[in-house]
Amino acid sequence: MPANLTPQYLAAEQAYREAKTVEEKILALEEMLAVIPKHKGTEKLQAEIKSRLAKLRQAGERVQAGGRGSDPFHVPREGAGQAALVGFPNVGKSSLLAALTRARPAVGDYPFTTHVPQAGMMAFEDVQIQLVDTPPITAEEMPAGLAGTLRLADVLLLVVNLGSDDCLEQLEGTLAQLYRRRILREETGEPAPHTKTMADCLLLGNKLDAPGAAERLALLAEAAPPGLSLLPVSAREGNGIGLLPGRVFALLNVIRVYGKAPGKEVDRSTPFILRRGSTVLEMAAAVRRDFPERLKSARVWGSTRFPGQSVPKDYVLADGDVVELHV
Ligand SMILES: Nc1nc2c(ncn2[C@@H]2O[C@H](COP(=O)(O)OP(=O)(O)OP(=O)(O)O)[C@@H](O)[C@H]2O)c(=O)[nH]1
Ligand SMILES: [Mg+2]
Repeated sequence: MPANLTPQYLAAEQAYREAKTVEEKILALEEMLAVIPKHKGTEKLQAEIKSRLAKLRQAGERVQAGGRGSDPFHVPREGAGQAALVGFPNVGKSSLLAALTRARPAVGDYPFTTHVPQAGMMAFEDVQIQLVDTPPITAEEMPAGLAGTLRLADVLLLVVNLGSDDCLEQLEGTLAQLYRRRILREETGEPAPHTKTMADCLLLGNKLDAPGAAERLALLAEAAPPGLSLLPVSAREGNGIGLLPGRVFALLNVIRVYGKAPGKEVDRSTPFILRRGSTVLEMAAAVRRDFPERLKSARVWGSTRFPGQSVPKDYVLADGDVVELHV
């Protein structure tokens, strides 16, 4: 048995054992490989992980080629990004999905109403963001498969119930589950691949309309870990609901860029969604695969000093920019 396996490695190995889908297994193995202590004693194990990874990657390609799998916990990403609601029973996760999208999930005045994830599309200005409602967790339990759903989401919306005296325990229990499964990294924790940080999360204090909610909100704001933003909302009365899509969009770390063919009007119908920090060259690749190599010059309206300014290929674009590519 190789010595010196760290807690990080063991946690990744546990994530691997719990992984349900090929995608989750690959993520877990990649992490095992990244954090495994690299010395003579672990060489055999490293080789074994690499070989398992290679097999799974092949299998993953076959699954993709063969159409969608039937795992209900695997929610294929759509739109500009995916945000998953996570929290204790009865906090109003499904009500939030219903308030923000056209989805009509079951809402119950009793815990454990939702059994499998359900998605809907939430509009923010001219983009759609996918919102995923999930079955509840408790301090002790997380449904099998949910860890994978949460790991693959871009943003986590941690929901607690401001109408309940347990709201601080709900936050604590939710965070503990996310930390334990290495879905979310503690502020003091070591950086690890595929682990979210507080900057990928938003804390939603729901049921702001309930009696005593304002007092609990103040306590919650104090108890929330540094770096975790808090947004009070009411799925029932609509308070804060209008602000939510913009807050989620900001967490997605993407920008919207509009294409413009030379001599034509800008196409505002569908923005290109690019990772924040993307360059003109990456925009070109999003338009057409062969554009980066054919690109001669580009002009940008928006973030440049002058409208329609010529920019180099490595010019970093900003949200809302209009780009004219000359190929
Ligand atoms: N007063 C008030 N009640 C709410 C609000 N949002 C949800 N509720 C109620 O809280 C109860 C639970 O709502 P759900 O949306 O089913 O909660 P959930 O988190 O999806 O519950 P599980 O699926 O069991 O995890 C229902 O009776 C809702 O009507 C709110 O903003 N204010
Ligand atoms: Mg529900």
